[in-house]
Amino acid sequence: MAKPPVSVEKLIEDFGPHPAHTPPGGWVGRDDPDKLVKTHCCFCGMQCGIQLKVKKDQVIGFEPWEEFPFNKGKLCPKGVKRYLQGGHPDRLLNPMKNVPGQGFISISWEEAFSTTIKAIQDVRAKNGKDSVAFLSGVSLTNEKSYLIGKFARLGLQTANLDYNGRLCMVSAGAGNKKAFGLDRASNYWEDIVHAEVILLAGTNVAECSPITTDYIWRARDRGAKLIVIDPRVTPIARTCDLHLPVLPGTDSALLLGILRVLIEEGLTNEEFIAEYTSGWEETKAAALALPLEEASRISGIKVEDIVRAGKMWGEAKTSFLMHARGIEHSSKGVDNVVSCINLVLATGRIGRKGCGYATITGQGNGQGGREHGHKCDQLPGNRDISNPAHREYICSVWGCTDEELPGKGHTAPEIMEMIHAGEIKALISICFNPLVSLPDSNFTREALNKLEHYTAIDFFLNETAHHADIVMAGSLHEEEEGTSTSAEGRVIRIKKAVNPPGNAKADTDIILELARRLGRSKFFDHFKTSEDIFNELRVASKGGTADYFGITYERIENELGVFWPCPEIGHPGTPRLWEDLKFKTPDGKAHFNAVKYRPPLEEPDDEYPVVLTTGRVVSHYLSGTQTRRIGGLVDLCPDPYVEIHPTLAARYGIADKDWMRVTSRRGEVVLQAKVVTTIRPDTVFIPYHWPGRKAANNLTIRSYDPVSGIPEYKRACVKIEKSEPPQ
Ligand SMILES: Nc1nc2c(c(=O)[nH]1)N[C@H]1C(S)=C(S)[C@@H](COP(=O)(O)OP(=O)(O)OC[C@H]3O[C@@H](n4cnc5c(=O)[nH]c(N)nc54)[C@H](O)[C@@H]3O)O[C@H]1N2
Ligand SMILES: Nc1nc2c(c(=O)[nH]1)N[C@H]1C(S)=C(S)[C@@H](COP(=O)(O)OP(=O)(O)OC[C@H]3O[C@@H](n4cnc5c(=O)[nH]c(N)nc54)[C@H](O)[C@@H]3O)O[C@H]1N2
Ligand code: SF4
Ligand SMILES: [Mo]
Repeated sequence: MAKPPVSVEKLIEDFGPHPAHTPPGGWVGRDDPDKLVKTHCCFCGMQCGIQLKVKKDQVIGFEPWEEFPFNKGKLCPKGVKRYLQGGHPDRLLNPMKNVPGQGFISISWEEAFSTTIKAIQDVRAKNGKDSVAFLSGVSLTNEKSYLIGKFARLGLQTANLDYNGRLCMVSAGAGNKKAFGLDRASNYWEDIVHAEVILLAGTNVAECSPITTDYIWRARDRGAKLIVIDPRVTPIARTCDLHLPVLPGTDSALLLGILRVLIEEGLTNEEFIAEYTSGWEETKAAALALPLEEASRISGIKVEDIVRAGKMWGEAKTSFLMHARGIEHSSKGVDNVVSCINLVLATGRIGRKGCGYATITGQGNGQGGREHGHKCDQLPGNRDISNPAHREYICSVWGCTDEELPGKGHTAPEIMEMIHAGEIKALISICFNPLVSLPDSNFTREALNKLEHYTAIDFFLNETAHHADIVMAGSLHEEEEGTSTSAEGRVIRIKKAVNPPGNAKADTDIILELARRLGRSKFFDHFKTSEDIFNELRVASKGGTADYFGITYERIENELGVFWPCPEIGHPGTPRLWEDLKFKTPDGKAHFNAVKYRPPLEEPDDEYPVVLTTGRVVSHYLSGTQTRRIGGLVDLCPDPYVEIHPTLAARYGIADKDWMRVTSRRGEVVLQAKVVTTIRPDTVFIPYHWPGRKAANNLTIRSYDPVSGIPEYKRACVKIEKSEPPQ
């Protein structure tokens, strides 16, 4: 007879909980929460609604939030496991200092603040204010993004503030501004469902914006056709009507080819073009200048497939085009984005039901975080820091003079170059892990080692923070009130569920205390709550293109989110832009932008004959600091690997799971091969969520888009060989 199962209570009684895993305050039961808190997932730009179960000031689990309209209770594997971060044994509970020979030791907040402030003041006194830089991130709420923008300019008084969206959303932002004068997805996602044809360019939606899949499938159920441009057959591409496995880094040639087909087949909407756009003649000429055979040769896509794509797109009555980092992470990122928009404008399918266009925003608050002023060239409301009228308005809101407001600073990768060159000597970072996420990790490591002072603010000790002098224990998503803005442009409420544990502090309190100690209280002391910050943000954004003035905490909660622009209290918000076909450009028209194909910086040669591209897997998030600590997600994908086609693998005698060395002009990794037929035979793919010797960014190139400054993560040239397992 089988033994009855031993109860968990009995096991704990006999053995006790494992001490290393006991969260501060001990274990509490998983059921019977004290409360359920309706908030949003801390990870990607979908910003799914979720309910956190809270007991004794700890998050102990989650429940779906069925009423939230975007995801209606659906979540991906990361959303399901996100709650496991709070009680994690690695959670930083105290500020720390890095003592040579001893490593990090806990210190008091007094010491953490005074050491940081003294170091900053010393560096500033010797080298000027711009020798101190601030790097920020957009997992942070709108309130924190706004506060940091103001803090860096008026607290630290440096021009050198930038953010991790520079590695993410800036090509899309620049392209959208060129074409529409405004940087947001043009439609809410419901419009996807009503499209007859959907074109996905460089976006692995099923793994990276998982809930978008649901909208696409609903469109498919209604008969929509799907075209996917990706060098890999991603999960969504397995179901598509036309897969275009483009050679990484050559999308602009392919998109020029598709535009040419629209022109030659008479599938352009001449009335729309004449009435509502400018720049068509140059754009048309640019498309006609590249023969289809040439577009095919460059992009590796057969002429007949380019023609099929053009016809499928051109003949539809409604359509939705979406792109993400696959085309944006490029030294031609902005060219690629405007090339996509050119296809939308040429067919005039925008601003009405089922006719839309979107860049799929990546980070949790990648949308709101790119509007409220922690970009090096930007002020709140998506204003331009170099525009005198924009400066004047923000000075009036902030109560400072024009002389007190620094000008345009440097981008995040430029800041790292300047640290390497010894021009920037002190750094504060929050919510950014550049050692893992910037291209050419060896260069980043050298730079970090040159800093005279570095303070990092995080809730885990990420790999970059290993190089810090001071680490400040900040707060998790569920430990502060705020708002964020989803990929759709929907402004939503992030709710505080629990207090920061131990001696950790709310990020906001850390920034405000730094401002106070820099003697700049007058600009910050009126902020008592997150809502106070939001209310100032509303005013600061008023009249800008990203206008939040009509959005309040109360409205967001009552309406389950409000779409910006929302310029007045009584304004309903704007789920779908451009219904009146009046664009935010100076002439009120949507702008075509002529693109001429430019080759990538690195072309395959005898020494480095294989093209490398990089990206993500469903179970890990960004630099992995968070998801590499969640057991269930690690189990799904414990280590990075090299996706390689059987033909290429055979040429090097590599079999599935063999170890292989991948080397570029920057560095190398040794990883296991994953032999798959779903990738181009001239290309390998490595997911980038791991640090150190497993980091894809050991290989990538410090080459940037000239307009947006985004790195070329999606194309480098490498050599490959079979290898022994790493030591
Ligand atoms: N699971 C998970 N989800 C995430 C994230 C995460 O880290 N993990 N991060 C979030 C963030 S910040 C972002 S930015 C988004 C990113 O979301 P995506 O952009 O969808 O993700 P990536 O994997 O970076 O790249 C997308 C696809 O581009 C393809 N690709 C590579 N090179 C090229 C090329 O030259 N041309 C074209 N057309 N395609 C190419 C890759 O094969 C890949 O399938 O995901 C968000 N969601
Ligand atoms: N090779 C290659 N490199 C890439 C990419 C690629 O596709 N290929 N993608 C790029 C893209 S799109 C992106 S977005 C970047 C992302 O790169 P990073 O921004 O460097 O990555 P994150 O993992 O988000 O690092 C953020 C840190 O913020 C912390 N954090 C998160 N939330 C909070 C918070 O609320 N408060 C505080 N104080 N800290 C917080 C986390 O613990 C983590 O340590 O990587 C880029 N790098
Ligand atoms: S990671 Fe993105 S798709 Fe997954 S649950 Fe969170 S917000 Fe939703
Ligand atoms: Mo991103």
